Amino acid sequence: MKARHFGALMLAIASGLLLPACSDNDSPMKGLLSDEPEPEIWRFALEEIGGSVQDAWAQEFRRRIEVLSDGQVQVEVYPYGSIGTSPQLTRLVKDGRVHLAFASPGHVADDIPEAGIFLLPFLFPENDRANRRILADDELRALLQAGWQDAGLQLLDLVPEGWMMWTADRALHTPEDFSGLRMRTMTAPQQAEVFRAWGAEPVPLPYSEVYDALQLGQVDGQSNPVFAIAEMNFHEVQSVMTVPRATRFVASVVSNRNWHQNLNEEHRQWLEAARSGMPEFIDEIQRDYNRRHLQQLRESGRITVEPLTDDQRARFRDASLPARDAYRERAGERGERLLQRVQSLSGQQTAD
Ligand code: 6CS
Repeated sequence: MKARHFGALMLAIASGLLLPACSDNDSPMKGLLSDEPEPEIWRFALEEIGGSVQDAWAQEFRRRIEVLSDGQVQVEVYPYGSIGTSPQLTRLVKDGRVHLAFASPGHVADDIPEAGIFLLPFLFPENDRANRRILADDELRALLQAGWQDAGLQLLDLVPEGWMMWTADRALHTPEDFSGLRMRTMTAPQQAEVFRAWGAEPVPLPYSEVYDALQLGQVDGQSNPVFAIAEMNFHEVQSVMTVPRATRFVASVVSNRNWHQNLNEEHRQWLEAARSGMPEFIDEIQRDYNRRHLQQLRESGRITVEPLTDDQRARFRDASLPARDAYRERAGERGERLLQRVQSLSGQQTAD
C-alpha cells in the first residue's frame, strides 16, 4: 500500500473506532426484530496485510472462536492499512478501542524494553524445534508477561514468522559491507542499535513507508522475512537478498490487560481453547509461505539470493555483541534474566 493512500484511510477508519459503539446495538427496534442475543464483537488488528502470516493466525483464531462460542463471539479482523501503524495499534489496544492486536518487538520494544530480546542476532538457536521449546518455556513466558503487563497489555502468544533476510542493492557478506548503508529499521531504537553495531546508518520507518522509501532512494536496504518481502513487493526495488540466519521475526499477540482480566469464565475458556495448538498451526503456515515465496522470488530473477557462510555469520555475531550490552541497559534486571534464561536453554555460555 502506498503511504499517501494509507494515511487517509487509516484516519477515516480509526476515527470510526473512536466513535461510541455502533448505533445498531442501541436501536429501540432491536428487541422487535429478534430474540437472539447480539453477538459480542472482538476487534483484532494486524500489522500485516491480508494473506500474510499474521492474517492466517487471525483468520484461524476467528474461525475457532466462532465455532467454540457457537457464534456468540465474533472476531472482526482489521488488516494493516485499515487502522494504523504498529505503534498506533498498540495504543488502540491499551486504550481498549481494539481488543486484540499483533505487536512485533521491532516496534513494541520502544514501549516494552524486554521485547528487545527478540531483536538480538545469533541468540536463539538455529534449530526450529529447539527455538519453539524456548518460546514455550514457562519461566521465559513469565518474565516476558511481566514486561507486557507493565505496559497495560496481556501477552497471549508469540508467533515466529521466519528468518529475517537483508535486502539491498548489494550483497552484505561482512559488517564492512554495511558501511554507509541507510538501512530501514522498525521503529524501536533497539533494532537500530543492532544495525549500527554492524556499521549501517539505521533509518526507522513504519512498514507502510518502506516501499516508497526504497524506490525513492531515501533508504538503501531493509530487513524482513521472505513472505513479507514478496507480499510488500520490496523485491521490485531491491536487487540482492542476503540470508544471514541471524534473527527470526517473532511477533506477539496482545490484548488489553483489563479486558483480559475481566473476561467472564466462558469467554476465557473459549479464548484459551482457541489458542491451544496455534503454535503448531502457524509454524506450518509460516514455513510454507516462506518456502513458496522464496522459490517464486528465485524464479522471478528480480533478486539474487546470497546465503552467508558460517565464518561470515561468526563475524556478524561478534560485531553484534554491543547490541546485547545496550539491551541489558535498556531492559534492566528483568532483561538480564531473560538473556540468561535464553542462553541457558539454548546451551550457550552466559558470559559474552
Ligand atoms: O517490518 C515491519 O515493520 C513489519 N514486518 C513484518 C513481517 N510484520 C509486521 C511488521 O510491522
